[in-house]
Amino acid sequence: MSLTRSEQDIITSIWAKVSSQANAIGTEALERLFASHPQTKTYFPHFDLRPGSAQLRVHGSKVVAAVGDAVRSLDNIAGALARLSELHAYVLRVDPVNFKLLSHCLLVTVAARFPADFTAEAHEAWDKFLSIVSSVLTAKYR
Ligand code: HNI
Repeated sequence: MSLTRSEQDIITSIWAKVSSQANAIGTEALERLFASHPQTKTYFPHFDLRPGSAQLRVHGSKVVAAVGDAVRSLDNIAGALARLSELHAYVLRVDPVNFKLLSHCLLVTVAARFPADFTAEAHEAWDKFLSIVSSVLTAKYR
């Protein structure tokens, strides 16, 4: 699966806006993840997961920074995320189903913050992009 030229253009143009609120977006996506899918909290027993906690904000900014690395390497997302792919598979052992949940929460967060930009085409491009990111991060499991 790869992104078409127009999907790539949509991702990079919305990313320019997302990156200006990167930390807030990462934090909100995690808040939505833990609120709507509390089973995902089991991976973070060592974290204070209350909304807005310092650990949540730091982690949210790391997640969005990694998504930004993928945006800057749309032609080689697997290369950009290679280290994280190993980490999630071999060290963290996150069940792949959880990537769909986080991707959806990221998608909803972007949609809620940039409603005018979130056309059906933008929705499709972001959904496809996040599913590529997720498949890269879960590839090493197989
Ligand atoms: Ni994930 C650590 C990025 C999905 C559980 N994760 C990270 C780090 C980044 C990151 C970056 C920090 C690495 C480091 O410290 O070197 N994670 C991403 C991205 C996605 C993702 C881009 C998908 C879009 N991670 C998930 C999912 C779960 C998850 C779905 C589980 C529900 N991640 C973790 C855990 C850690 C982690 C647990 C370690 C946290 C810590 O600091 O102890």
